[in-house]
Amino acid sequence: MERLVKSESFYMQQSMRWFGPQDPVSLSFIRQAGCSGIVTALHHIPNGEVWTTQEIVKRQKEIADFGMIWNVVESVPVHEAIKTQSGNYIQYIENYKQTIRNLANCGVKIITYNFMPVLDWTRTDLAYVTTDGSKALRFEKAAFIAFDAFVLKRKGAETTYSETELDEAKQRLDSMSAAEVTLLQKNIIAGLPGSEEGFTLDEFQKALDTYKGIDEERLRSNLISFLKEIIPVADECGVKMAIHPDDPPYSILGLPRVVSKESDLQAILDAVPSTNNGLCFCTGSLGVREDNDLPNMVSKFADRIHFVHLRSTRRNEQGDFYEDNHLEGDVNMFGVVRELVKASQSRKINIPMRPDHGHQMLDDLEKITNPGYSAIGRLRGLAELRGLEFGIMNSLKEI
Ligand code: DNO
Repeated sequence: MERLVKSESFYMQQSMRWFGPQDPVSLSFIRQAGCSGIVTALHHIPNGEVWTTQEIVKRQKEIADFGMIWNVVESVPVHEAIKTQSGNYIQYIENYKQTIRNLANCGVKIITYNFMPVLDWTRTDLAYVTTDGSKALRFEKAAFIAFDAFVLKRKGAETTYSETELDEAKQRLDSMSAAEVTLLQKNIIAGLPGSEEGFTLDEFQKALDTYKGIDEERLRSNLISFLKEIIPVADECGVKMAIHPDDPPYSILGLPRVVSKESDLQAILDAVPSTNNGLCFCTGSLGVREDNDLPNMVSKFADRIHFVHLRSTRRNEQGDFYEDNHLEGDVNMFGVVRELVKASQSRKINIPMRPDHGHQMLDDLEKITNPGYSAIGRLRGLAELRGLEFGIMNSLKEI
């Protein structure tokens, strides 16, 4: 019986996110963690502008110097004007197409993006102390509503929530010190790593106002018309587009969200049937919903999954969740990885994966780290996931 041990023999291509030269985690460290792929973006280029070949090649070279490749772009951000179909959105779509062509010419052929209005991923607490003393990211519903209804005082917030929810949120707010309220606001609107945008309270309300009159149906149709423009370009250049799900996977702040559940993903894939119109399967985001059966979704969408984020969340009855260890929490990681191995086997490809987020732990507790993206927590996540895949691969061979 041949034993699979070499890292090239894994089905999933082990990768980590790197935020560029400013990232406190170096490329050398990522290499030492066992990765061959780097997931990155040209964060210094403002949203909406074309990524030039020169800048792309420069980044590729930085990565190649450490013996790895830039396998996935995360993300080429979709300008807000495209999501709302306003202002210069036609020009921004043209720019997006050019960025796809430029990346393809350089050989970078998987692109992640999202279509979440205004905010990318959202948490209320970036240093939630877990029972073992490591720190995790958390979304606490009452704190979020407290921000929305009583700090931001969003018009219409009263109708978004029930009276009980508002009462609980008010109590939660009253329990916080002024510094805690400021921190909560910062956590929600100042921009988490990779979000590309941060806001003051005023700017934030203005950004929300641009979605007036845009409901789910309209947002979905704006997404589909964007896809109808860009996927033919992706087809020409052999680029796989991978949409990231909403995080958390439901409407927040009265904004529509259309990439949260199985039927949303199905609608997106059906609307533009090319395989290049695909998914970034993020188990942490999708796993917050109990009605998302993740292993089943992997098997159903197997041909259209171009990139994978592996992470587990644990929810409670109040609707809060925190990021648990990668093999714990509510996500059936064994089932997900088993389906991914089967999908890679049948497609005869290596699907890039990254351990998504990780706890701030050990020496990293003393360091300034990007929330969710410290070195040691992700190293632990990757090591566990690699072991899980290794076990599944060998047992599938033997059975
Ligand atoms: C958070 C990330 C997201 C993701 C974007 C993709 O950690 O998973 O910021 O990169 O939503 O466009």
